[in-house]
Order: sequence, then structure tokens, then C-alpha cells
Amino acid sequence: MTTLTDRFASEINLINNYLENLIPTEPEIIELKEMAEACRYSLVNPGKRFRALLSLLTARSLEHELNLVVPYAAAVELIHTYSLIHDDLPCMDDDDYRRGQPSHHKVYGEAMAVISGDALQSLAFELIAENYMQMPKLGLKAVNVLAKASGYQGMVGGQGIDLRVSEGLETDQKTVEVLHNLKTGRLIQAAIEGAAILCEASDKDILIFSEFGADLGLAFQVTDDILDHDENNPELMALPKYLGLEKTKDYLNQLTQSAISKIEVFGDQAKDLKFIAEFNLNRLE
Ligand code: GRG
Repeated sequence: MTTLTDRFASEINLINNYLENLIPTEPEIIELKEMAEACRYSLVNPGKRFRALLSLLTARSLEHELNLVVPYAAAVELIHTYSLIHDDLPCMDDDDYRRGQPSHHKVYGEAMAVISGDALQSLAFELIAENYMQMPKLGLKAVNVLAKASGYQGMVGGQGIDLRVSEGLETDQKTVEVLHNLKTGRLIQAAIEGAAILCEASDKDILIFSEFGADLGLAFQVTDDILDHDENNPELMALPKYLGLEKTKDYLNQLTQSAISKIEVFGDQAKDLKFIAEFNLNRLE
């Protein structure tokens, strides 16, 4: 199967180069050297850059210069990275490894992991403010989308539900879908919607991209649910426990078709986004 890194090598390079140069290894204030190193540790490493790639491919679908959305795409990756650092902490998922290397707190300690995550989150919004000052109305609209998607009405809200479920809150299929939409889906949706906004898409087109993003965001998590499924010990917060594996696969197919049908109006222009939706489905093979 063609990987995202094969097919979109130049787009992923664009993002990686930008992230690589974002936080200096030798900051002007020399006392910040360790802080900068800690922030770089989780940011500059081989994540898939799935969300950032979606921002770039949205710009391409709108026949826009990809560079315009790179700072926004980077901001989304910053938010994603901060969430992973915090999620790995002992008070959350307590994971020792992330992206093939020791998780942040294993290297820098828990307190440093908390503040590195905080710093990356602030930097995300700083990036947008700094780079879209010349187009303040669209910049503010994009900030609004990203802030909402990552805060209590989005990713953090989803994490809140997740915490309560792991403490015994009763759950069902609907709760799991809400959780997936918030915790995983919203940020993926925002990567797409915010890029469409910055590319001056019409309100109608922004809505189309946003709805495509909502379907794809949920589909991304449903694929993870299927890949992680263990028949003998089904996850409480994953759909196969409630739908069974086959029906979860059917549901993933439906979501993928629904996503693709939404961007069909853009024809060939949106072929890369269509590829991504299909790629997510093919991750199962
Ligand atoms: C702690 C504020 C806070 C939020 C945590 C996103 C999240 C919420 C937790 C991460 C754990 C998790 C499994 C979330 C579901 C989203 C997901 C599938 C994340 C992994 O994304 P990938 O596969 O990772 O794109 P890479 O490493 O490729 O970027």
C-alpha cells in the first residue's frame, strides 16, 4: 500500500521543515535552552503529520498556494503534539513510549511535560496571530475554529469524558461516538475547515469541507478502534464493543463514502483528499 509519506513526501517535508525551524536550539535567552529542547523533543519527530497534511491538501483542493496554510497546519500539529504529551502523563494514559521514543515525561519529568505541552499550545495561537495579521478577519475565523475544536467543546472535552468513563461512568455506543467526535474528530475537522477559511472559500464551500472533515475525523478514530480491537478483551471506549467488529467495519465504509460524496463537487481538484479518505479505510488491510 502506498504510504502517506510516499505519496505526499514534498507536502510532509514542507511541514517538517517549518516545524524543525520553529523553536531554535540556541534561544536568544540562553536560560531557555532546556525549555526549548524539551519543546522540540516531541515536536520534531516522525509523527505522520496527518492533520497538517489535510490543511495543505484542502488548500490544493481550492487551487490555493500551499504555503499560505503552512503556519496554520503547523499550529494544528502543535495542538496535537501538546495533547499527546499530556495524554502520556501518569495521571492520564501513563504511556512510556510515543512515536517510537520515550514519552516526554520519561525524559524531562512530569512537571516539564505539563509546561512543554502548555508552551506548544500557546505557540500554536501565536503562530496564527503572527502569520495572518495581514488578513485579520480570516485569521480570527481560523483561530476561532481551532480554539473551539481543541478546547472544552472539542478535544479536551472528549478527554474529559474519556477520564470519567475510565473511572466507571456508564457508557454506550452513543457516548463512544460523542467521545470520538470530540477527542479525535474535531481537531481533524478544524485542520480542514480552518485551511478552507484561510483560502477564502465561500461559506458554502467551507461548510462542505467542514462536513467532510467531520466524517473523516470520526472515520480516522473508527479505523484505530478496529485496528486495536481484541475480541477477548474489547475496549470500553471503542465501537466494536457495542457494534461488533463486522458492523463497525460497515460503519467505517459508510463514513468513508459519506466523506467522499461531500467533496465530489470539487471533482479532480479534491482527488488528494479523496485519496486520504480511502487511505484511512485501507489502513485496515
Ligand atoms: C490530554 C488535553 C489532552 C487531550 C488528549 C488527542 C488526545 C486527547 C489524546 C491522545 C490519545 C489518543 C489515542 C487520541 C486519539 C487521537 C489519535 C488517534 C491520536 C494519534 O494520532 P496520530 O495517529 O499520531 O495521527 P501521530 O503520532 O502520527 O501524530
